[in-house]
Amino acid sequence: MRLLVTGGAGFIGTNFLRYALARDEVERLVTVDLLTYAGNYANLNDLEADPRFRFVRADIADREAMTALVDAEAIDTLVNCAAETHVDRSIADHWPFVTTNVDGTLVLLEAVRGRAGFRRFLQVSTDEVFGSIPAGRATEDWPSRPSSPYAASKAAADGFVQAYATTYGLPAVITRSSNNYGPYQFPEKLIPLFVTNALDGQPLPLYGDGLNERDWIHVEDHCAALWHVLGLPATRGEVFNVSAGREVPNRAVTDLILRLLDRPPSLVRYVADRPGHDRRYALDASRLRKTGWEPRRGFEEGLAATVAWYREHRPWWEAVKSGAYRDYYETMYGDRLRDSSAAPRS
Ligand code: NAD
Ligand code: TDX
Repeated sequence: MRLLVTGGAGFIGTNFLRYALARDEVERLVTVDLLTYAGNYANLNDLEADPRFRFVRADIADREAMTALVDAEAIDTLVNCAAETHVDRSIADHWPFVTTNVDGTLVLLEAVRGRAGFRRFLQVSTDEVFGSIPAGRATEDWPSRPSSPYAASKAAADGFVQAYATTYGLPAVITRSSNNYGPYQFPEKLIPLFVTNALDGQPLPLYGDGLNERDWIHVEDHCAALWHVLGLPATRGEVFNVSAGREVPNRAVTDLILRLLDRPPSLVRYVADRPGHDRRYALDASRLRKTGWEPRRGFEEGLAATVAWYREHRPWWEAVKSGAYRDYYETMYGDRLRDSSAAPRS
């Protein structure tokens, strides 16, 4: 396999590169990453020793660069992890989400369309395209009803992947995973933000009433699912949900983190809600499970291991939380924390 993974310096990409490099089938592994605020080259330092591995700093929306790279490396498999991924940032400014998530995906599709010997384009998508799931679990056939600009950009990209499979016969497949957690996640997302804030005795800003639910999956289980999907015969833009089937309200996640770190509940601050905040995500992953994949990590055990990782990797997240991150944090949370309360908001 001559594999191109985009977004390898981000959270899931970094974990997936490690997963793939442990496989003998991988003859060549190239990762392209623009190193935006979310990309961290330090994650990849230890991979450079592997002669199969190559890092390229580039924009997936750069047509010439992507076409040249796919040609030069004779890529036959592409896993598209690169994206702008934070919902709150997409509410503040949606343009980078259109450029990277929509245009970038189209550029990658064009770069591999019609390539002799090209085997699989795997689009790493998200449960957020379904919007809030009031009850039950969304199967792959549920309609897309994205709530945030981020989710809308991912839904648009999924549509293009399916169009390329249908119109041009590009061998493509889409995974839609639920919320991931684990090592190397940027501390703007709920779990790493709350763990690192709690470690520093800083407030934990819970949105709204704190009862929104997310369907958590450990990133290793997601990586195993991506690898598994690459081996399936699916090539016509089929969708596979990826979930451990474990929804947890944000308040319960927060309580668990505080307990694991032995920090007081008084750190919790209820702040103004995210606009358009999806109440609940819950996926039905039985289509993928029937093909032989299943998640291995339980949430309590996986969260404890994740908390331990952040405790042991303070230099990693202290570096990430400096500089521009401080401005981001003040813009996103400054006023909200000054106007916060110890009790849930109705
Ligand atoms: P992340 O924000 O941690 O990493 C994204 C990476 O993409 C970064 O390294 C960044 O530098 C890179 N990048 C951004 N724009 C780029 C561009 N124009 N060109 C090249 N590289 C660029 O994101 P993540 O959590 O690792 O998510 C990876 C993928 O998985 C995304 O497509 C996301 O939509 C999807 N996903 C994430 C989750 C989750 O819970 N984190 C759940 C489901 C799906
Ligand atoms: O400070 C916070 N306070 C809070 O209450 C943050 C950052 C989040 N939250 C809530 C909002 C959500 O209900 O926690 C929940 C999780 O929020 P995020 O970590 O921002 O993730 P979410 O919006 O659910 O989206 C994530 O899962 C799907 C990823 O960011 C997406 O990239 C992925 O596609």
